[in-house]
Amino acid sequence: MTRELGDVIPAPGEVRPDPAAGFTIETGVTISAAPGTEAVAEHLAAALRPATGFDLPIGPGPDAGAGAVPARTPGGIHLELDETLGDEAYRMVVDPGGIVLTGGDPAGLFYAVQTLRQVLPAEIHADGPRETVWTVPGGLIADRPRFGYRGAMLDVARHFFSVAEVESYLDALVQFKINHLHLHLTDDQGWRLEIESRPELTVVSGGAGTGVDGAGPGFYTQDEYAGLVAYAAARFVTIVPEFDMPGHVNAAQVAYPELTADGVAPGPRTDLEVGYSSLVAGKEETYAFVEDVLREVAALTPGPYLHIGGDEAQATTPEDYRAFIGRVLPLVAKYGKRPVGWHELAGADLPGDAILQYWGIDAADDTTAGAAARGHQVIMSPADRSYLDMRYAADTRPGLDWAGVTDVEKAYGWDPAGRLPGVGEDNLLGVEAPLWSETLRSLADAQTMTFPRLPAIAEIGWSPRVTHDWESFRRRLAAFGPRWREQGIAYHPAPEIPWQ
Ligand code: IFG
Repeated sequence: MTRELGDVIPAPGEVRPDPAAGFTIETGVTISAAPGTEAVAEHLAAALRPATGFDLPIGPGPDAGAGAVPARTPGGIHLELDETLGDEAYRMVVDPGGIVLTGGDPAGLFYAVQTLRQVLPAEIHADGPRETVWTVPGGLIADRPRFGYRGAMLDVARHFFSVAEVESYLDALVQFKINHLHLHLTDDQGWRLEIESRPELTVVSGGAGTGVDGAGPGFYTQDEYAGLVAYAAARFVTIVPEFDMPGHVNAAQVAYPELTADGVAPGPRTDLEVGYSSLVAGKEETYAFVEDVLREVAALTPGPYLHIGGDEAQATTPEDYRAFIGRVLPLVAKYGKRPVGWHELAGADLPGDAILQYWGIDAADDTTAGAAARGHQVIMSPADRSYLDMRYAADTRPGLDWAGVTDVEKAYGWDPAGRLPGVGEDNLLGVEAPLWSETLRSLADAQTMTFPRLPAIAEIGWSPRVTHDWESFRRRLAAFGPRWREQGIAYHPAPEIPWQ
């Protein structure tokens, strides 16, 4: 299988192959890093050194500067910045003289590195030296994202995933230029982030016996969470923390009974039911609690967003829902963050910067369209396309199937700008692929549900619509089987893909 310059996911905007002009990375090759590219140069070296066994020393390099033609590093890999390319954009030029990666910003340069990794032989992902010829196909790629928000979500409440597991999951996501990770930190079955002013949350609802079937215990200390945020940021991923409310709060109520109407703690829940719990809109204890949580989480979150959930509030009357959300949204602003909520949030009065995350399966949603018409931005996560916990097929496990089953072609075959009448390109912040964990029991389960469908959502979020083509995608995807095997990433061998 010859590797071609365009065999990249997400599909690049512009690919000009020059097969006769390839470059082979050999021992003695150096990396030259223009000012501001040093951190990404380290990522590049870390990605190439194990499998090649080459030293790949990093030295200073000339800056592109305005209009200056970068001095080509003979036989080397040169990294530079050129802000005129734009946010997250990049250019990769490969010829016998070497490789030049240019980023519109460090994130764009990081994405150039991900693209370079994908056009090297699959063995580049090995964790030890391989006797492979590291030839990069010649030519030029110029690329930039369609949407600025390209997210994945991991539900760590139903089943907890350790810091190491989340970091491993992140390493796999960024190869597809994902730049947001939404963590669903709280739900009926568990509370997963330590809140110092509310220690019982994790003492009572983060420990042994929590999670679905009691099989998903654990929580992040604030130091661990800060470490995760930093790990993500170093890979240009913004963490979006979610505290789901007013529903999905049984775990909080077990820990703090004053959060219930009668002050009596409910029993802990480890089943799959939703929609039975609610914070009490008429009690001041409710808002003291919410403020404690939001204050501490905002201080731990350099990213701009706090997700307050708002879904499935069947146990909250519409009036109480509006009253509750009306009290909570000003708290998000008080702590300097921008609110995100599931699309039901549109049932309440919203500040202009509130973002709706659409998760429905309907042909239309007037409430979401109405909010979009009022200027609210939307993150598209239709459950029948982007929910990675949906089974691949009727006979595959794990996963749920309330939104139907989702094979790779279904995950790929949609356009976020055409999904809901009244919610067009300009209303969209981007897309996100949520992975709910009720039926997951390991990182391998999470990987299997994520790969190969996440690359479909990543391509929808990144690539120009004109490149969207199922036959091209399934052929390019086939090359990732060997890449995931080299990395020890479990994936579903979907029958509709001609796997290599
Ligand atoms: N809907 C619930 C999730 C989870 C999911 C599983 C949302 C916004 C079904 N809410 O999706 O808590 O149970 O597919």
